[in-house]
Amino acid sequence: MTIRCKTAAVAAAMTLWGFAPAFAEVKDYEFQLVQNEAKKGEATIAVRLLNKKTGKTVPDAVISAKRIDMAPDGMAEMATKIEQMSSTEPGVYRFKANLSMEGRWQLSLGAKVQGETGTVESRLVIKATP
Ligand SMILES: [Cu+2]
Repeated sequence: MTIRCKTAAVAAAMTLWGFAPAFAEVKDYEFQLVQNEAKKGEATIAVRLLNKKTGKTVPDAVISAKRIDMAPDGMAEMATKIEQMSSTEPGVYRFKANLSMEGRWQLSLGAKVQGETGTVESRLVIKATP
């Protein structure tokens, strides 16, 4: 808690002096697919948000951006609707998407982690199977 307060104080001081705080904390977080494959069609995609420093999952992040498309198979314009679903496990975020075609889909996520500056951004590739 003290470290976090100190960090906030430093950030506030730097902002005051017109410097953009350049902490690398968001780099310590990453999304990982719970499963790398899903059946073609209506799919539930689960990802866990991990703090790489502590090895622990991170609950209560706010997903600020999400997109799924077939960029890995040369079809970046082939995007499909993605909806966030309620979490059933702390630190695991679930999404519903219609993977209408077999092949590789790229899930792009942006998230805000409580107490951290910046946005965690990840791109994950999930394979839609027959
Ligand atoms: Cu496609």
